[in-house]
Amino acid sequence: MKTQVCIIGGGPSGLLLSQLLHLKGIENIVLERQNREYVLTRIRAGVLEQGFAELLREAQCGERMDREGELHHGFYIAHDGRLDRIDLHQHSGGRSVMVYGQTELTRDLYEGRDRLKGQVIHNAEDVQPHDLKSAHPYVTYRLGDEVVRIDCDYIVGADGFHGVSRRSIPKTVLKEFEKIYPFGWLGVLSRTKPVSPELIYARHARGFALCSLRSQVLSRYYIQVPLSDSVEQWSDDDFWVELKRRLPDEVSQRLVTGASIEKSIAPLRSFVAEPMRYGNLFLAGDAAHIVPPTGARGLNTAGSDIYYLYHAMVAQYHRGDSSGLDLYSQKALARAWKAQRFSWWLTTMLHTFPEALEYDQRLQDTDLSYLFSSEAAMRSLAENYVGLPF
Ligand code: FAS
Ligand code: PHB
Repeated sequence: MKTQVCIIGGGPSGLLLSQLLHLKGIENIVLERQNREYVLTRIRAGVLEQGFAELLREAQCGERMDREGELHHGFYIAHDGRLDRIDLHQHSGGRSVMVYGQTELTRDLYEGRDRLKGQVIHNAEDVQPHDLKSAHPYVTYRLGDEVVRIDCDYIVGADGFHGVSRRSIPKTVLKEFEKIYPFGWLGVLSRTKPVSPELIYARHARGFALCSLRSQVLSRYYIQVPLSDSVEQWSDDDFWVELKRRLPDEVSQRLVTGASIEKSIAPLRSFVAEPMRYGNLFLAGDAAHIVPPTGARGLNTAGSDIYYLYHAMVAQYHRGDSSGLDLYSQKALARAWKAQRFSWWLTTMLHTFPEALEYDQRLQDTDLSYLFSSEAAMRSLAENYVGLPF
C-alpha cells in the first residue's frame, strides 16, 4: 500500500489530522490497534479551548459540538468553605471554553472519516515504523496472519503515551522529562443533573475535587486519591460521601448523586519528550507529552500539535515549503511547555501533597490569595485556561 502520510493512532489527535489533511487533498491512512467501540469507551477530557473547537469545525466535525456542547465563560474555585468565580470572559478579553466530551468529539471525527471515506484501519497489530531517516519511510502492521507494508512520505506518531512511535526514536536522540505526582484522580460519570452550571475546582484539606459535566443530564466528578487506592475500594456511596466532604456546604447540599456509569482512577504525571520530530517521523499529542488533567490541557495541547502539523504539511504538499515541518518540533514544544507549566501550577496550588512542608502549604494559601487579589494573576490564569494562541 502507498500513501502520503501514515498516521499511527486513531484517537482524537490522529483522527483530527487525518480529516484535516484529507480535506486538503493530502492522502493518509490511520492505523489503530483497537476497534472503534473500544476507542469510544474511554472517558477522558471535557473542556475544549476555542482553538480546538475551531479546528473541529474546519475538519467539518463541529456541528454536533456546536449543537450539544456548552460555552462556559467562567468556573469556580472552592476553598475555605466558599466559592470564588474565575470570570474567564472578562479576564481573557472576551474568550470562553467549550464543554464537550472527548468521547463525543472522537465519535464525530470517526463519522467525519466515514463521510469522506477516509482510511482508518482498526485492529492493526504490531505496528512498526521503519527507515525514519530515509526519504522513503514505511510502516508495517499485522492484520490477523497477514503482514502489510505502507510506503509513505511521512509518519505521524499519534499513538498516545504507551504507543510505539516515541519508542522508535533512538535513546541517544530522545530526551524525556517527567514528574510523577503522589496521587491520582478517581473519576465518576453519572446520569445526574450537574451540581453547578460551571465547573468547580475544589481545594480542601482532605484533597482536591472537581465537579464537571458532559451535558445537563450527565455529570463528571473527580476526587484526589492516594496512588495506592484501587477502584474496587471505592463504592459509589463512599465516593459521594467523600466528594461532599470536600465541597462547600452550599454545594454539597444540592449535589444529586446516582449510580456511576463509569468509574476509574487516572495517575497524574507531567511528561515531555524532545524532539517531536526524528527524520520523517512526527510525534503529536500524548505520544509526546502528558499533563495532569487539572488544567484541562491534555487534549488541547494535542490540538496545537495537530494545528502546526496540518499547516506544515499543507505548505509542503501545496507549495513545496518545508519550513513548517522543519520548525514543527520547536513550535509544538514551545507551546507544550507552557501547558506543562500551567498544569503543574494549578495542580500544585489545588492538591494536598502528603509530604509537603508547612512552608509549602503556606505557599499554596498565598498563591490562592494572590490570585484573588491580583488582576494580573487572574488574567494569567484566564489566558492559559481559554488557550494561549497557536
Ligand atoms: P490517545 O491516547 O487518546 O490515542 C492514542 C490512540 O493510539 C489510541 O486509540 C490507542 O489505541 C492507539 N495506539 C496506541 N498504541 C498503538 C500502536 N502501537 N499502534 C496503533 N495504535 C496505537 N485531558 C484533558 O484535557 N482533560 C481530562 O480530563 C483528561 N483526562 C484523562 C484521563 C485519562 C485516563 C487519560 C489517559 C488521559 C486524559 N486526558 C485528559 C488526556 C487525554 O484527553 C489526551 O490528551 C488525549 O487522549 C490525547 O489524544 P491522543 O494524542 O489522540 O492520544
Ligand atoms: C472533565 O470534565 O473531565 C474535566 C474538566 C476539566 C478538567 C479536567 C477534567 O480540568
